[in-house]
Amino acid sequence: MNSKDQNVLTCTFGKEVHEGLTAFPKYLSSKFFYDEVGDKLFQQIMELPEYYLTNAEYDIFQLHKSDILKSFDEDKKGFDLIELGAGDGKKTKVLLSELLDKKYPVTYHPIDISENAIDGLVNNLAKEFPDLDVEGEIGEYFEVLDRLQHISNRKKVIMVLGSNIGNLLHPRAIQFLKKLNAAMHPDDLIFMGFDQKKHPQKVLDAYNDKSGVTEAFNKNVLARINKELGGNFDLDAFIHWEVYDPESGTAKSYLVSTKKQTVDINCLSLQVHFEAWESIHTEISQKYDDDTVNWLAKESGLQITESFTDKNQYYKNYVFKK
Ligand code: AVI
Repeated sequence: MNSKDQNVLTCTFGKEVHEGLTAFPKYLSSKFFYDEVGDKLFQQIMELPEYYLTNAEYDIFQLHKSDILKSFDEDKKGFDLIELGAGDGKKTKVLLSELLDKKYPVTYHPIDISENAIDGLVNNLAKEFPDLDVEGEIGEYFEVLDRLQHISNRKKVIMVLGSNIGNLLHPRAIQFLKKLNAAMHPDDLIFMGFDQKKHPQKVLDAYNDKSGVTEAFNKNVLARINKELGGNFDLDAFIHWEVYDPESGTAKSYLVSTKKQTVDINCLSLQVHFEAWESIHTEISQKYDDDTVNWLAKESGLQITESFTDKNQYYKNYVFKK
């Protein structure tokens, strides 16, 4: 990243931090959890015994790989598999290996904003699957989708895993799905993971692990404000708090101030006052059922054609068409 891009990012961060911490009630966006430290913490979260989402989606791939691929391209005419936010590709590799075994003509395009993530994944795939056609793409999702529309006229399957959509409120989720819809040609498909409603304790435990990794992940936004915006948050003066509403299916994360305190954020020339037990809302992780996903699809001009679940029915991957 060049220094101009870095400045723009710091400005956006500063502007949104200012907005969120001067609002009532206070909030900060969960997109700010992710820097080098936050990325590592999220990797650790995915390995936690309590964070069932990763294993559930992995199980779905293991159990249904053959049917998933049939739902993408029954006649093996060939397609571009485009993954938004590719990460380390652990789950996708199950599918890629099946694609090669069954000789599907595919180009895999992992997309990520991080050059490091893409370079790492592409090198790793070249070693593990030398016969796989891989074209890593660095950039914002929609900018890359737009670019891909012009370089390929094959069918596209757009894959978004990890229930990442759950970090968006419904109106923003619809906006996101509508944008994907707009980038699709009539035959193209979306394959997307949605974490499902389940025993509320199971959800709470996933976002409140015993080892405190999720707490550190949540507090990383304060650590970033200290580092990047000259803040003096005392991380020990806040607790990580998780709630889950089984009616709406929304898990919400907060940071709660354990005392009355004032925090200075030098770069924003801002003093933020906290009453004892005042909260900052930092993240939502939405849990779904079929009705809700159907409603989201309808609102976005999409239709569900198939879905796949794990043995515990914790999680579902849906196939959408236009
Ligand atoms: C990336 N996202 C889907 C994760 C989730 O489950 O909401 C982020 C996360 N937050 C706390 N733990 C994991």
